[in-house]
Amino acid sequence: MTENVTALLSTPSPVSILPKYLRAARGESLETPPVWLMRQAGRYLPEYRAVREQHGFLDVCYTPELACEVTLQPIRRFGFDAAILFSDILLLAIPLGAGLRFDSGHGPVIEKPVRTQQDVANLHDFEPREKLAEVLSAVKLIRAELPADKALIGFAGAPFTVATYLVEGRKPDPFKNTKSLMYADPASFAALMERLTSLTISYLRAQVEAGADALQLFDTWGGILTDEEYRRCNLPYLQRIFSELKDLGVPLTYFVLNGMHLYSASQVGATVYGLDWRMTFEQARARFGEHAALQGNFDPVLLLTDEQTIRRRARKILEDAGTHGHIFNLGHGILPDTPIEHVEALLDEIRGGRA
Ligand code: 1CP
Repeated sequence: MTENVTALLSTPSPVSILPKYLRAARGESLETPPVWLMRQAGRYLPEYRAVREQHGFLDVCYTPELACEVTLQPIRRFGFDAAILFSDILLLAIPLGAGLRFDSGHGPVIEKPVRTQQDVANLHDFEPREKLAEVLSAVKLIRAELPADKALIGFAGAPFTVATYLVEGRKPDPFKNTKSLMYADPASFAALMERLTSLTISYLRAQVEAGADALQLFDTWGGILTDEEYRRCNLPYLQRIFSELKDLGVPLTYFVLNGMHLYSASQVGATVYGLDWRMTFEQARARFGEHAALQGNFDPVLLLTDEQTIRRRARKILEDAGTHGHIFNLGHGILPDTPIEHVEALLDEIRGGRA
């Protein structure tokens, strides 16, 4: 036997060193599920607030060392199984030419909302590797700093959700301008979706090239559509994204908020589906099939209650989800007023006291 073959045989199989997150995303059965929380880097952490006292939100996103630092903060504190790149779904509004700022207390503001055919035509096409180079450098840095048993999740907003912010100009509810454009000028809306889709594909590919181990697409506002509208105005773009990213060989998660009525969401072609707290695991298995892994779905409001309630409800999710293909997460982002001890209690329950 040659030395090389001997070395190969004595190397542990790749499966055993794969981060737990990636194993669950592939549908493996695990004794306890991997866990991470949407918006796990954020205001509920004193160390995050300390960084934000010194730096604006966009400065953190555009400075790789700062983005890396805040991405790693929750991993250091809680040992989550996955880190999510610290960035935002709306950053691409800047190179698109629509402008973006974050007003404290008001969230994101798009400086030049996109509401007409001309507005859509005026958007700039750009290469994410150039115009979002700082974000990609952050990915590289984070992957280098992150322990090998933790996965790094890259992400983008789903084109429909990004479009709602671009069209409304701020927190989209009640979606007057978005729906008006979609109903009255479907060609311009489709042109906007088309451009966002192409950008999203190249941006997500670039994140994997820079070191992301998995990707998640956030469709926070996909649930405002009827199933029929979703099938016509959202699904084709999502299908294009997931099918064009398939060759990367990384888990692709689709998270839609408030999507109980979206029967056709099962056709997007993701490998992992993120559930909000409204959908049970039984309903999700029936909708997405036995092969898709499921992520979720602890109601973030439960983290504001008390330790006993948190533990009881976490156990219920562990029972309902079963042991294969489950990634424990919240049903939406963690709330800024969440007590740290409640996150610790949740993790202790999920890990069965095994740290
Ligand atoms: O310091 C601060 O107060 C800034 C708050 C903040 C943070 C921490 C914003 C502004 N964005 C982020 C980071 C962020 N955003 C991440 C990475 C960090 C992590 O998850 O740990 C991610 C994945 C997002 C994604 C995002 N941004 C979504 C989709 C997910 C969701 O929560 O529904 C959406 C809709 C946004 C827009 C946005 N950016 C920021 C805010 C406050 C919002 C929401 C505005 C609204 O309510 O409409």
